[in-house]
Amino acid sequence: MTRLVETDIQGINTTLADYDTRLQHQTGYTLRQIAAYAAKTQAEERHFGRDFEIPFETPSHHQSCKVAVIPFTCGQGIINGFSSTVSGIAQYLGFDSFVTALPDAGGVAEAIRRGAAILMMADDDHFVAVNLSNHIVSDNSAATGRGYAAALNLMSGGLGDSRVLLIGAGTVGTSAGLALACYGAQVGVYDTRPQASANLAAAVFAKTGCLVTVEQDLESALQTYRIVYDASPEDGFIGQQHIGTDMIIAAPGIPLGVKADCLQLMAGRLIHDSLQIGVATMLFDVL
Ligand code: 2YG
Repeated sequence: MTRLVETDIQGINTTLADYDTRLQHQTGYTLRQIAAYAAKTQAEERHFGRDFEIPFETPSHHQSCKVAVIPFTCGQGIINGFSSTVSGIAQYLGFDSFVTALPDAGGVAEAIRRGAAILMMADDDHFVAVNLSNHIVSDNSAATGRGYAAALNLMSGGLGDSRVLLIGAGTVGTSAGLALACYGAQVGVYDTRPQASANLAAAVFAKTGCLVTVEQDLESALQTYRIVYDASPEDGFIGQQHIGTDMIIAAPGIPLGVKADCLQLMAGRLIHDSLQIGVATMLFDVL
């Protein structure tokens, strides 16, 4: 998972309503509905057919769950705006959230003293949400993978029997592969490391019984799939020559695989953000 920088998160909090409106136009569902659906998919691990079972009545008690976001100074240190952006997303989703005045252990103590039920914190390797009352933990990479798969399933009108090219077999890609298989998609995986692709295919088969095709050549794969899930850490490798008229792409996090000069072309057919879907899914995971 690539480390965010301040410019990746600047302005998220002040544009969440517009972002959500765009997301709703693209997928038919709001950030909250997508996150609740993604969390429920994991919990149920059921095959969702076309009749989406959106828990529209997202757990009402979430308003009572107080969320504390705790800055962590370890490793490469605090990212300006990270904690306040995470807290702003929780607030937007209806949670009572705050950023602790203290970082690290002092922040954990402050969070608990101030009655938080859910703690969110990130060091350089793990970004987690933990629920102190039900002991459920959600990791951002796994939640992001699942949240984007849910959004893609909803945007496509149901992935059952659709071929999906999954690029990147890391932690986000593996979580995505499991969720895509649960939605009935026929997944093809490409990674620069053939062993990583093989490991992902084995993990998906072991957990879901679904067969994943290992794609050896990215260029040819991009010509034959209409639906793409970009879970790779590569920047700008999907260009005009790859983008068909009906292609849809889910691209979690930073960097974005779609070239900047293709964003206009992909307007309305690309799901991408730096934090929102991952954070929202984490919160509904631990409810
Ligand atoms: O508390 C802080 O401000 C820092 N310790 C946060 C460090 C976060 C490092 N991790 C990342 O930047 C990403 N893995 C976060 C998740 C990206 C979402 N796709």
